[in-house]
Amino acid sequence: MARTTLTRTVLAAVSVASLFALSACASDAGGEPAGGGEPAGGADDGVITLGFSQVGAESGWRAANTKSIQDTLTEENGFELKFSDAQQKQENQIQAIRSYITQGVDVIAFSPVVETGWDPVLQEAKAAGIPVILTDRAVDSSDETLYESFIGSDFVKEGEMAGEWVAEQYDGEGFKAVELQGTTGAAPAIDRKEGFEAAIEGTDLEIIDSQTGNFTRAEGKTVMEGFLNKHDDIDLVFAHNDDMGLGAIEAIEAAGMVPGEDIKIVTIDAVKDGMQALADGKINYIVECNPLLGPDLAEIAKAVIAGEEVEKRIVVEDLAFDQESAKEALPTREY
Ligand code: GYE
Repeated sequence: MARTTLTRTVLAAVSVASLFALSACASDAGGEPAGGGEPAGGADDGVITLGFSQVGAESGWRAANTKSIQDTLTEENGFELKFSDAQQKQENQIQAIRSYITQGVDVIAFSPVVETGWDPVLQEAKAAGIPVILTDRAVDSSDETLYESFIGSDFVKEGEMAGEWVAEQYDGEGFKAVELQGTTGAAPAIDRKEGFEAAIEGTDLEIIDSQTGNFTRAEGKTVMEGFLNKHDDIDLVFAHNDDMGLGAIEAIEAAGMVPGEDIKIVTIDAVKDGMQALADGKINYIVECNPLLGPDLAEIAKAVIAGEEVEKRIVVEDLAFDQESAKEALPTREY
């Protein structure tokens, strides 16, 4: 049975309002920003200088995320934003973070391109007394004192939601699936794969091939072309983001097939282009990943600078859309 209603999945959302009720009490207890080291400038002038190291400009999701951060961390809102684009390279991010430490910014925030390898540079920030806030993607570190808070979606849950829908729709049909993975080593690639696999366990759906398309439309298309050359029995594509799914659509059409019909497509993100393709029937289902993290980042940065205690993990709420609910949602979609 096709699911036509909007699936509202609240991922243990912690609203910023409740968080601030919490932090207001905590502030009297005198929470310390960035444990260890000398406290940084702490925005003596009332302006918070925040250095942000962005992953890159690989996708529609990333563009919306960058816009949200730049639109929120403004002068009027009490911030001086220093922004750098790492072009999907960890070494560029480490360099940017080091430069923010040297400049003595009040707060560093970043979205780590991959999960591992951050401890040394985070220890340098801690030693300099500069608090760090993670947005969007997690780091794999055993030392939780290296950052104040992590704001972002639950990627395992997103993969599960995609897999659950596929299981509901197609179990029993012996479908052969291919997977377009996100950037190797990135939290959303690792977690979405894990969630999807767990959700389809016990069904007769089989993943016959899986490769990274690095979260980009161009690589999604190239990898899908390779899959189509290699296999003549693909029934479904699970793409870790809309952009790779959109690249797969181009490859499927070029091979003379109809995306959404001959080959079903399920993706994650729900950005404008993806939602349009879903409404047009070229994609079958999209799990949302909300990129509008700027407001939460601003609130948390202000709280950290004020010495208030903040939630270590803020889980962002995500929805999911089928073709009908995408048509309803598109006109008022923010990104
Ligand atoms: O899904 C993808 C982007 O980290 C959640 O990165 C983010 C992912 C998003 O490139 O489109």
